[in-house]
Amino acid sequence: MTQPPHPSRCASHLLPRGEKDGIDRRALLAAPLAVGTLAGCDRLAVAEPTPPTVPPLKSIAPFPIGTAVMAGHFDDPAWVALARAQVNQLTPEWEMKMEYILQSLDRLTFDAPDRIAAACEREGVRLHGHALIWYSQGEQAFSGFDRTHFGRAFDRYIAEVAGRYRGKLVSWDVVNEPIAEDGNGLRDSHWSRNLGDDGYMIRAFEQAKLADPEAVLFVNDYNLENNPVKGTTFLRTVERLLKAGAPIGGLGTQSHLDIEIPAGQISRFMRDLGSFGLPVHMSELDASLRRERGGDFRSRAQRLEQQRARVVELAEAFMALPERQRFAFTIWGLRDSDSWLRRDNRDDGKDQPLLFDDAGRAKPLTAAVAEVFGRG
Ligand code: 9MR
Repeated sequence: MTQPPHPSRCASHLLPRGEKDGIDRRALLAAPLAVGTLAGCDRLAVAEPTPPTVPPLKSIAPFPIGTAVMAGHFDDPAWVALARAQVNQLTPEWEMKMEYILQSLDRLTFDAPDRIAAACEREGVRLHGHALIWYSQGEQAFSGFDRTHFGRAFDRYIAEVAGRYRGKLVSWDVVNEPIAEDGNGLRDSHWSRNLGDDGYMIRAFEQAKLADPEAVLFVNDYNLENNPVKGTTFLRTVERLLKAGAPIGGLGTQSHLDIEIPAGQISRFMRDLGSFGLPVHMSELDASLRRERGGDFRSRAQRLEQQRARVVELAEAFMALPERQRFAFTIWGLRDSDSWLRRDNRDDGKDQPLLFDDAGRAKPLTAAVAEVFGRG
């Protein structure tokens, strides 16, 4: 998605600069689950009725449950307690991207991603790497090269980053968001202009495979179920890349859901996605209650019902995949207040796109998803 804003004032303590190393285990054990340190920031949050009792998602789901993490989250005892209870896989929300790591081609910064990797190891949770090559990043650092040098620098970046985390993570988003916004064809980017439309992707997968042969290598994109044209282009692209020999090991569908899409659209796309026989990562689920454009006269109850219906359809479609293809089900944040959608100036502080409320409590939506996972 195009450059969303960075964490707002409320979330700024989560940024990695100057944070202390490691998790303070005693502080964590003493921390009450329901006390959200961010709750006080969210003056406009709407109080929900008594939260339902829902078993921890990771305890009932027959596949890993993931969430997005920033290094600073490890300093937030409420976040850590909730993550410990609910998830067994983490995806760095932005600190494993070029945006953080690539200060310049001669200077890579690894403190925050190293901290996340160390925490995953300590806590015994899986780490999913995100993301090596993304159209929206790295343009400046990679400018001014001829094609040969561009290619060498590209290979070196992947070798250094994927090589550093070899054996520490289970998977990488190697190519993120290659499909054009409207779904017609591929995105134009500094990568495609220098290394070819399919060429940069094939090369990225080959280099990642060399650097970390064990990691499952994903191509990952969004709006695939929201926009069937984009979904189809993604599937055709995967087909073409596999035919060309790219070592793609898994398919990621971000699922930043549009809750107004017709029933059945998500299941149809997930069936097609599953037809490759590759592992599928439902990689960044959130479901905004807001409509991007135009007037919106839906009541809050209508929006919550649309959200429940589409998220349940997604969970059911994921459950319908063969067991060996269910790589992980990742929610793009734990508490509503953790969501990137709440850092947006347009937000009125009332959006509830995630599975836990601002205080880390389960919602009726959580119960609905847990019920689907509990079916077996
Ligand atoms: O949620 C992420 C936000 O904190 C970052 O500022 C932003 C840019 O790095 O990326 C957001 O995550 C995006 C993800 O990496 C790729 N798919 C869309 C996500 C939401 O924009």
